[in-house]
Amino acid sequence: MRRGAQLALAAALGLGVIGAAQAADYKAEYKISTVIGQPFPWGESAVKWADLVRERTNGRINMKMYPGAQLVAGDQTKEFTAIRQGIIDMAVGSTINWSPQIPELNLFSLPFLMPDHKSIDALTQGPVGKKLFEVIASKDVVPLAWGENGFRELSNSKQPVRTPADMKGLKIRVVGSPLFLDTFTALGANPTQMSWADAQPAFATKAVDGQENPVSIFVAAKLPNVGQNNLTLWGYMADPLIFVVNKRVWESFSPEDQKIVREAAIEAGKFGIDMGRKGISGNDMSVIDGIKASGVEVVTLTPEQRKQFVDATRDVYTKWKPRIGPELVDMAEKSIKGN
Ligand code: X2X
Repeated sequence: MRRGAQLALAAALGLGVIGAAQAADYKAEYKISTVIGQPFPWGESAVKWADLVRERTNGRINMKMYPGAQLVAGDQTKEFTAIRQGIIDMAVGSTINWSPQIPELNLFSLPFLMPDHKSIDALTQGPVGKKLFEVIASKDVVPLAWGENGFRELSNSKQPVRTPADMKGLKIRVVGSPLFLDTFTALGANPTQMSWADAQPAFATKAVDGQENPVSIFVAAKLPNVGQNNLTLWGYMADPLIFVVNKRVWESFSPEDQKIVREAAIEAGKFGIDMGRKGISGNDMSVIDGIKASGVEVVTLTPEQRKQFVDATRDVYTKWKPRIGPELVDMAEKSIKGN
């Protein structure tokens, strides 16, 4: 017994020494970049990731969220480059914001590719997701898990939009991929690119008429308070989020800690996906009902109206397919059909 106890003590001390040596190589803080913070699902999923990792590594890995793309001075389209360079350690980032550096990520922005949430899952959890992770990994960034910003719905301060004709001349704020300029130009609108940081004051001053973002952001950013009183549920595209770590940071972690960080990212991703889909689909439309009750005119398209939007943007789809990679787009169409 006595000898057993001594051995146990020695083992504990030994482990303690190894643990301390590892911790000494770790940074005091790892910065997670996001565009959107709490209480949005995007920010909540990043915080969840940090909390799970802190708990499971007994504080060896301390991650902190920096929302508002503040680590790149608000320019969300520079985020991926900064992760690559090691200016940012980790991120939960939108496929839209990283597509200037990774053209393949424009896949999710192809108008009317994904009809429902099941289709998003068929892409991210199938061969398409695997292929995209390989592309990211080839750029010195380690992809760990998928999350979700969500289906991007159209809002504006002028009038209800039921057909492309209703969009004529509307000045619409879009994010930094040129694909969006093509889509909104095809619909007869007048798109203008700006960061999320610049967009919010632009709504308030009416410098722009409208925007497109997931319902979770429309609500939490209180867009009706800045005149965005018309919302069209057209689900023309959705942007998944990707949980990543800079490669050098990743390689500095012990295999045990890598496993913890990866599993926590997968859990946090699922948590954020569930949160963002709640109240906007299936039997639970409580979030949409709440928006209607607040006085916003919510338009749900008839199949005929939807078809007009699909037809008007078909050339954009065709133009971007070769830029994204025809095989990847074919693979995506197959995954969606097969689910
Ligand atoms: O800027 C946006 O619209 C946002 C917050 O949805 C993204 O970062 C893609």
